[in-house]
Amino acid sequence: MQKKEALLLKLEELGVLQFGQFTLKSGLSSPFYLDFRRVVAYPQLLKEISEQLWELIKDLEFDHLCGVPYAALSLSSALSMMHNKPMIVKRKEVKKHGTKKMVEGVFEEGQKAVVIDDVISSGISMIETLEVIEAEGLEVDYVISIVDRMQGGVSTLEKQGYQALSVYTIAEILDILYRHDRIDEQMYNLTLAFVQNNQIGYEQLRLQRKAVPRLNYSTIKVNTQNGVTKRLIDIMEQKQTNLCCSADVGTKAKLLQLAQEVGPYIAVLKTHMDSIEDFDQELVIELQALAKRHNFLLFEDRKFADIGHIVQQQFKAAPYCIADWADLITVHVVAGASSVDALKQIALQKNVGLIVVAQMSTVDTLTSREYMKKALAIAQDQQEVVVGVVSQNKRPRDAGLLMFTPGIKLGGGSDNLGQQYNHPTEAFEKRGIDLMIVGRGIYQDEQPAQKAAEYRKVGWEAYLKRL
Ligand code: S5P
Repeated sequence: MQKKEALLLKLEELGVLQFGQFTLKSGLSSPFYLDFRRVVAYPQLLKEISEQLWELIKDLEFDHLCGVPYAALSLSSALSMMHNKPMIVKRKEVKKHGTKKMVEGVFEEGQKAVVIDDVISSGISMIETLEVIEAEGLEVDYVISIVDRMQGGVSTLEKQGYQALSVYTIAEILDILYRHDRIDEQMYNLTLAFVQNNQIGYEQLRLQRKAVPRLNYSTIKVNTQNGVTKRLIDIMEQKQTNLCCSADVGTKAKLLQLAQEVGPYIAVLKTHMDSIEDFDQELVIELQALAKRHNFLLFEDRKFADIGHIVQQQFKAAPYCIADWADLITVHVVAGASSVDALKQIALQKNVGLIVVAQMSTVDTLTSREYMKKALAIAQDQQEVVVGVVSQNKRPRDAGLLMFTPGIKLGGGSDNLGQQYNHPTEAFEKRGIDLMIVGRGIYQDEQPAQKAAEYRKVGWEAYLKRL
């Protein structure tokens, strides 16, 4: 018999794997229960489990082991001693005395950690640990567990860019136990059906997450040297709005009408001027007058993405002459930091703030976690000219940058071209965004002014609540 199989049978004998009727933490009634906390009573078993876990990671390069508290602390300790790998410990709560550190151990920024949990079901405990240790500058590519309950956690983690490896899936466990007559066919089917019918999706998980305390606007203002950021935050605080209206209409007349209507409720008006069919400089002059009257910034969402020489030309060239009137522009960093460098030379002269697109809102975006991290690093390095980033889940670690988030709609949902929407309250409270970008949610409404007022209220209240 394979070691892995023999180990599983032992786990069943010692009551670590239990079948029957159990009430889970979520209140759900489950036909099986995995109690790996019992393992600390059997040192030999702990050793055998740790050996199986080591098989998953023995060829990987990493500096630290980290167990998700509390159940996996014994696992990380055992692995650490057996294989002479340093361990770090994530605290469950911040210490009241001494250092306020959330991660104990000896480590440096940029080092790699493998995170271990006993069981992965929704992925939430794993994600909470990952957030804390990544905030300390550690990097994680791999997460491992003894059992994948096959309820969505692994796919959630993979969506976030981690590789999740497990010793057993619940399906494998059922197969082994059934072959060895430890469970009957009815239990086999019941358990599989339970797993299939109780999937916890990524979106649902996000809603369950605890609110994370985030920066307030005044703190960001204190931490930035960027004049455009300070101006923007002044507007947001004066008008009590964190709304950026994405005015994606097709003509001058429609754009001016919309700007006039939503002006009192927004901090920023975002445009795609190359989709205005009758664009001319008169439009710019009229928009500037409206921006002055209603006190908002003009944001041309040009998403520059070419080599430095070309983006400089695109930034200045007629008929749009973006550098002459925009307060904010977006830039992709797919060509590297050189795009930001090139735009910076003109932007600083013209007083334009750059926003780095770090992560996109589309269902099939290619902005992986690796890409996003690099984009955030570029934004952080160039704060003299960069105001913030466009992203969905992650803000830069530096307190001087703003997080702009599109894909926001009161009703949620998606369009049929890949855009995905989230509710503003969830975005401000759970993900800690600073400005919401709303397009169709406002301009496709019959009464855009009223809608903008509603978004303003919901967004501002959610911001206050998270503080
Ligand atoms: O990832 C992104 C980045 C941006 S800037 N996803 C986006 O949707 N945007 C922009 O936000 C997009 O170009 C559009 O102008 C706006 C979203 O519009 P809506 O109508 O879907 O709200």
